[in-house]
Amino acid sequence: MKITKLLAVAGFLALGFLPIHKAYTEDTTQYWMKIRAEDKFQRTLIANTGVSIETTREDFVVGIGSLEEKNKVEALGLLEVSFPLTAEMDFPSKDAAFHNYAEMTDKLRSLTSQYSQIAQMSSIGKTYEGRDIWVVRISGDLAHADSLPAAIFMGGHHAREHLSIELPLYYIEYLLTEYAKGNPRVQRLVNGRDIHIIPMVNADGAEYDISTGSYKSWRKNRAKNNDGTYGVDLNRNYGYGWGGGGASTSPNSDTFRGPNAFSEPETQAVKKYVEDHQNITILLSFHTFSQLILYPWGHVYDSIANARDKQVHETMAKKMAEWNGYTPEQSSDLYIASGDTTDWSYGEHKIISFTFELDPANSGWGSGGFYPGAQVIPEVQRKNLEPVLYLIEYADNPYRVIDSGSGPIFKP
Ligand code: 0X9
Ligand code: ZN
Repeated sequence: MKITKLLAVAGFLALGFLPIHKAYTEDTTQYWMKIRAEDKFQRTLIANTGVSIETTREDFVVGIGSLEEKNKVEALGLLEVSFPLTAEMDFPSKDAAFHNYAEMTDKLRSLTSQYSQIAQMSSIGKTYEGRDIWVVRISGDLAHADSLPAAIFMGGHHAREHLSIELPLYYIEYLLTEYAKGNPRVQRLVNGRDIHIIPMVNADGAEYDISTGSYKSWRKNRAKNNDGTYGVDLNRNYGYGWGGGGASTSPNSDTFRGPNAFSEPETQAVKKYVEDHQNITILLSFHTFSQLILYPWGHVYDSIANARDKQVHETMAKKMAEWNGYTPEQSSDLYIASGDTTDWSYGEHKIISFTFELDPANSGWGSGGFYPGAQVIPEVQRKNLEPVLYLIEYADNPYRVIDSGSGPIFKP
């Protein structure tokens, strides 16, 4: 979203007092600020500078203010992070088709109000910097959705993986608009299922990545670590096998696991949401890039001990690969990494769980794999549609893929 600069107000009166070559023009830039504030007294000091406090957390606030107000906060010694809310706080113009947080929020609002009979938007909790983490729940029977088989889809665990947000967002739109058009397959799926879609888990990181108008290659969330560095890798912070290999203990590392399992508000919110919806049988977390379909385990080289569970993951991954052309494999065939989403969702909850590493296949030339350009969005959405519909379809009993003819196992 482009934040329109306020019209500059000419300092006519000031002109009379200033030498002509220093004609005064007021700077109307607004600044986003993360400000240390440990109690109401510090918050009052901040409010007295004129900064508008948007979010209040235990030891900091997020506020918006002018340059003069920012200078006052700085003089108080409380300013932690700031960036100008200029037209540059967005995707580079060539990538304007990607959704930033405000655009995504607007889109979810308008879709869920237009299709309110089958879709509900709610917040599963707040990010470290206080942004709502949105979920859209879709079902033909929202009032009794808890008693229907459920699938959950997530995107945006990693800040720079913006394409992973565009897919879940598109599938929300696809399901709602196709339902309304009378698409019989979508109507059948939506009427018989409880579908949960969280497009942007790491909203703080995604916004930070685009905050200067050129990409920062940021991966983690924006928690302040105890050594003054920023960020925990949310895909190393889940609680199954947390603390094992392939996750760093160093706060400055891109794969910092956090001080303990589920230390982060974003992973806590996902954990609580999944635990509150015991009908979830299938989970898919979108990441980029490499064109892979991954399934547990990721924290050890061993495969899943339960032969049927292993076979279901392998069979589904292979089937989905026929549609998107990705390579199906066990997560640790890529590399060992502990504390990822799917080891937890399968290990703790026996949810059949997948990670998709979307396009491109490799980093190639130029800006590399995380920033493939907006032109790839429609094609990647299209090639992953069938896998998504397939996962929704089999949420009643994923074991049907190996025991054809077996009835639903689903019991809420
Ligand atoms: O390392 C990750 O978190 C994922 N790759 S990414 O490039 N999107 O960062 C892969 C996670 C796969 N899980 C394990 N290997 N455990
Ligand atoms: Zn990722």
